[in-house]
Amino acid sequence: MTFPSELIKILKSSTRIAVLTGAGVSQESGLKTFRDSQDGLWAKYKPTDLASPEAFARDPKLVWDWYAWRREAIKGVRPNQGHYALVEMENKFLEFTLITQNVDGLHRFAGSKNVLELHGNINLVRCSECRTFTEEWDEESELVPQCKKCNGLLRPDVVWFGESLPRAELESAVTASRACQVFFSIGTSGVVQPAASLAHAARNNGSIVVEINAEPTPLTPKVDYFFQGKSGEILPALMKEIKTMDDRPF
Ligand code: BV8
Ligand code: ZN
Repeated sequence: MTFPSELIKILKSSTRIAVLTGAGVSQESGLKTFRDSQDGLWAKYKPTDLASPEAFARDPKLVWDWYAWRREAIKGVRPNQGHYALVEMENKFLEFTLITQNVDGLHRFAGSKNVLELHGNINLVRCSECRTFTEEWDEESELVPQCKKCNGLLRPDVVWFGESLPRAELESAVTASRACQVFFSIGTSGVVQPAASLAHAARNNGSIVVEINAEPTPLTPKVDYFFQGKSGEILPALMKEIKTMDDRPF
C-alpha cells in the first residue's frame, strides 16, 4: 500500500498529532464492533438498549451480566498490529494524543501512554452510588454485587448513553483536536456524540483530517484523505512509510 507523497510530506513536517479510535480498531483482535450483531444470549438486545442508566435501573442484573460477559470475552483478546502501529506513532511525534471511544483497554495494553478513554474502561468496576472502585466482588451471586462502603449496586466504569463524558478527558481531547496539525479518525462510524465532533473541531482549526475505516462514514466527504480498509493493515503500512520518511529527501 502506498500513500500520497504530500501526506507523507505533511506528516514529516508535523509535530502535533491527534488520533480518535473506535471499535473498528479492536475488530482485528477478535472483538465485535459496537454495532456488530451480539452473540447468542445477547442477540435479542441492542447495545444502546443495555448501555444506559435506564436499562440498569430497570434490570440491573441483566446489564451487570452483559458487562460480565463482555469482560470475559475481552480476557483472551490481545492488541493487533493496528494498536502497535499507534504505539510507534506516539514514539515518532513530539506531541501525540490518542483519544479512544473503546472501553476494552487494548491501547494501554499495547503500550500507548497518552490515552484518553472518553467512554471509560469496562475492566474497571465502581459503586453506582458513591463511585468507590473495587477489584473484588462475588461473581457467583445471583444478585448484582454491592459496594462494601455504602451497599450501592456495583457497575462498570463506562459512560452510558445519556451520561456525561469524564470532564478532564473530554477537555483534553478537545484541546488536542483543536491544536493538532493532523487528526486521524480510525475505526469509528462517527455516529456517537460528542466524540464524533472532535474531527470537526480539528478541521475548523485548520488540521489535516485523515480517516481510516472499513467503510465510508458521514465524516468521509469532509476529510482530506480517506483510506478504506482494515486499520490493522493500513496503520502498519503508514508507519513503515513514516519511519522511512526521515532519510528520504523531498
Ligand atoms: C452525552 C461505553 C449528553 C458503553 C459508549 C449530540 C450531543 C450530545 C449527545 C448526543 C447528541 N446526539 C445524540 C446524543 C446522545 C448519545 C449519542 O451520541 N447517541 C448516538 C447513538 C446518536 N451520546 C451520549 O449519550 C453521550 N453522552 O453526550 O450525554 C449529556 C450532556 C449533558 C449532561 C448529561 C448528558 C455518551 C456516549 C457514550 C456511550 N457509550 N460506550 C459500552 O461500551 O457499553 S459508546 C459506544 O459506541 C462504544 O464506546 C463505541 O466505541 C462507540 C462508537 O461506536 P464506534 O466505536 O464508532 O463503533 P461502531 O461499531 O459504530 O463503528 C465501528 C466502525 O469500524 C465501523 O464504521 C466499521 O466499518 C469500522 N471497522 C470495522 N472493522 C474495522 C473497521 N475499520 C477499520 N478496520 C477494521 N478492521
Ligand atoms: Zn458505594
